[in-house]
Amino acid sequence: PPFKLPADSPMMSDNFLFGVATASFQIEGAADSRLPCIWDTFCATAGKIADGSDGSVACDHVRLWRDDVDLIDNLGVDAYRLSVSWGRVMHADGSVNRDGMAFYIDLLDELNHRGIKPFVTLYHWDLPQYLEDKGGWLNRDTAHAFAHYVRAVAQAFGDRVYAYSTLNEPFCSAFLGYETGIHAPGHQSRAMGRSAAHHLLLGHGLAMAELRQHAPKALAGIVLNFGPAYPQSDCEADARAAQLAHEYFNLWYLQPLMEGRYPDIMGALASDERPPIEDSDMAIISAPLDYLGINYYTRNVYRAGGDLGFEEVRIEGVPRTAMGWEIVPAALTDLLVSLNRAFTLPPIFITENGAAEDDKLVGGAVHDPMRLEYLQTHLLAVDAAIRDGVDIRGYFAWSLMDNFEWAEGYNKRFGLVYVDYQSQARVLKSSAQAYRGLMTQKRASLTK
Ligand code: GBH
Repeated sequence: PPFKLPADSPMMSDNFLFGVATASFQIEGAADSRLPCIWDTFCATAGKIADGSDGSVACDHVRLWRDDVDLIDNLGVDAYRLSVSWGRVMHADGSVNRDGMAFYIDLLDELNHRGIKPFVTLYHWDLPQYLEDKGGWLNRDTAHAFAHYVRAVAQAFGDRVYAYSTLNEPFCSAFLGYETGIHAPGHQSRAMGRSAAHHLLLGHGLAMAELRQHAPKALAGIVLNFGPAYPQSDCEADARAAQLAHEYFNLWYLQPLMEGRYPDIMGALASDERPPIEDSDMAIISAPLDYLGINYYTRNVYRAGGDLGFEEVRIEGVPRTAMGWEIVPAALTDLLVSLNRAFTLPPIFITENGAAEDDKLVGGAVHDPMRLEYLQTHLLAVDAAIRDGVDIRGYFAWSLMDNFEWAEGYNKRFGLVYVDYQSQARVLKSSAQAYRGLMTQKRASLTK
C-alpha cells in the first residue's frame, strides 16, 4: 500500500516536490576515471571502514546511470538530488576535465528530458586528495579552490540545474572528519574541527557568489544536518547541556549562515581552538540563501558533564534503526517549528530523511517494514510542521538505492531500491513501491 498523507495535505499540492537523493562517492564507482579523493585514502587505511570496502565500484552508477534514471523515473518523483565529484570534473591544475563534465551533463540532460528536476550538491565530502595534501579544509586556500571549481561547474551546466547546494552537511566534514576522525581525512582535534568548519563555511559563501553570477536562474542554498538536542531529564543542568550541544553541533553552522556570527559557546573554547576568522568572512558566509536544505535522521540526548558542559547519553528501550539511531518522528516536527521560530529562515527542503534496515532479498522481493514505518511517520511529521507555519517546499528520501555508507561500508542499507552488489541488479523494496504509490496518488489528485 502507498504512503498516506491526508487528502488536504499541503504536500499533495503542485508546489511541493518529492524526490530521492544520492551522493557521488557513495554510488558512482569508476574511481580510475577521476582524481583520488580523501575517501579513497581513508578506505585504503586499515580499520577505518567496517567491512574493509571502498568506493571503486560502489553501485557502478557511472556505467549504469541510464538504468538508474529509468529507476528514478519509474518512482514518479519530481526531483533527484545528486552530487558532483570534484575530482571527476576538474584536473589538479584547476582546468576542466571535459570527459568528467560530460558525464554529468548527459545525466542532467536525461533528467530534464524526463521532467525530473536536478538538485545538485557541489560537495558531498569527496575532497580531491591533492588538496588534502596541502592541508585540506584546514587551509584557507581550499575555500578559494572550491569557489573556482564551483564556477567551472556552473558555467558548464548552464540552465540544466534546478537547485544547487554548495555543501552537504559541513558538520560531518568538519566534526566527523577533523574532530572525531571517524570520517576522512581522520584528524582528531577540536582546533582542527573548528578550523575546518570555518573554511567550509567560507567556501560556501564564496561559492554562493559564483552561483549568483554564473547560474542566476538556479536556486542556490546549502544542506545542513541537524541532530536536535534533548535533555536527559527535566532538571535545569540537563536543559542547559542540551542547549550547549545544540549550539556546538547545530547552530555552529546555521547561525553564521543566518546571522553572520558563531553561537555563544564559541566563548567557552580555548583561544587556540576558536575558528580562524578574518575580517570580511562572516559577511561572505551570511550571504542570503534561496533555500535551506535540512537533513534529519534522529535526535540526540544529553546530560550535564564534559569539558564543554554536555555529554551524550544513550537511552534504553526505544526503537532504533539498523544504524542504532533512535526513531523519533516528532523530533523532526519540533526541530522545524523551533528553528522557524528562532530564525528568519528561507524556504526549506528536507534534503535527506531515511533509515537503514537489515534488508534481505527473499524470492526476488525485499520487504522492509521498519523503513516503511519510518518514512510514513516522518512524512506526517513534515506535514505537521507545514501546518504549524513552516515553509517547506519538498522532501527527499535518502536514498534512491543502497550504497557505500561511509565508515559502515556496504552492510548498512538506506535505499528504497535494493542493490545486489554481485550482479548490480536493482530491486524495488516495499518502501520504493509505497513511495511510487504516493506519487501516483498525488498526480491523480492534482488532475482532479
Ligand atoms: C547523511 O549523513 C549523509 O549525507 C549521507 O551521505 C549518508 O549516507 C546518510 O546520512 C546516512 O548516514 O551517531 O547516533 O549520534 C548523516 C549524518 C550525523 C546522522 C550524525 C546522524 C548522529 C547519530 N548523521 N548522526 S549518532
